[in-house]
Amino acid sequence: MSFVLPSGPCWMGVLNVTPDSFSDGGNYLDASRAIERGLALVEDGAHLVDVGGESTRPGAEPVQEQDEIRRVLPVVSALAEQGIAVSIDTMKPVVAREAIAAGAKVVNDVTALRDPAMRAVCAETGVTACLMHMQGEPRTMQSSPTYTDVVSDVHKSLVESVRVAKEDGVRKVWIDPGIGFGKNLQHNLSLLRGINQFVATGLPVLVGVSRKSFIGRLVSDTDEPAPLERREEGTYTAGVWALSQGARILRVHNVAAQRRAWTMWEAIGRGIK
Ligand code: HH2
Repeated sequence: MSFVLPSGPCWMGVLNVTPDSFSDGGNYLDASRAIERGLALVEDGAHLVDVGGESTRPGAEPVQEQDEIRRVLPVVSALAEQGIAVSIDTMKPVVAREAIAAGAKVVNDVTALRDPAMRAVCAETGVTACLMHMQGEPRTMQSSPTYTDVVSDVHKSLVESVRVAKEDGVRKVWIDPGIGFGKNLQHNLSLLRGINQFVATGLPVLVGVSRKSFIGRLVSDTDEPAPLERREEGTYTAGVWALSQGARILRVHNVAAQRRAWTMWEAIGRGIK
């Protein structure tokens, strides 16, 4: 059975089984703690748990295929066995294939299925693929990202990635402008302002803003981005904005808090029943 989007916002909870993710790195390297965290995310309302075994933050150390599999597989299979919908956050076709065999329903690829082998895995298995835009590579992407017009450049690039994926037989795709992936503060704000242009493609749009450094930069009084604990309010505000513009899936660390923020927004918009 494939993953079916709920009619309202789809809450994708972040679960990084890594030592070095920028927000939850080192917290869930132990499989039993990671599984517990996945269950807690679902209790908080997550429709989908996004399991990742390699950090994509700028400068993160690459992870070998087998190490990544060792990290994510027990977590994916334990959650899937309990009926939880899991997405696998990976750039590696072999990792994706193993995770799908263990029950993952969505492949979340921050390289937009750049690798033909990844497109083949998604086509053969019929999973949903999330195609995220990134300029450059994780290691260097933040050095000097450049666009002519960030919204139309990213839009064009994603439309092309979708075309190539479909040509290779990938049937179900979501798109994601890739907030923070080869983008400066102004680029990220422009993409959020223009999110409706991605929604206009008719494809489900995923947005991930949770605790990202552009929020820290915006609220900082110094040259350094504010620490994680001062990025919460910006996370929920940007998340609500994205959903209000038609984004369907929100990737977030604190699902419960983001849902509360959305409840407020919705109540104002529709009137409390
Ligand atoms: N952001 C991160 C990782 N994966 N996938 C999608 N589709 N969209 C995103 O915005 C996105 C993503 C980065 O966040 P996180 O997983 O918390 O950190 P790290 O990459 O350091 O593990």
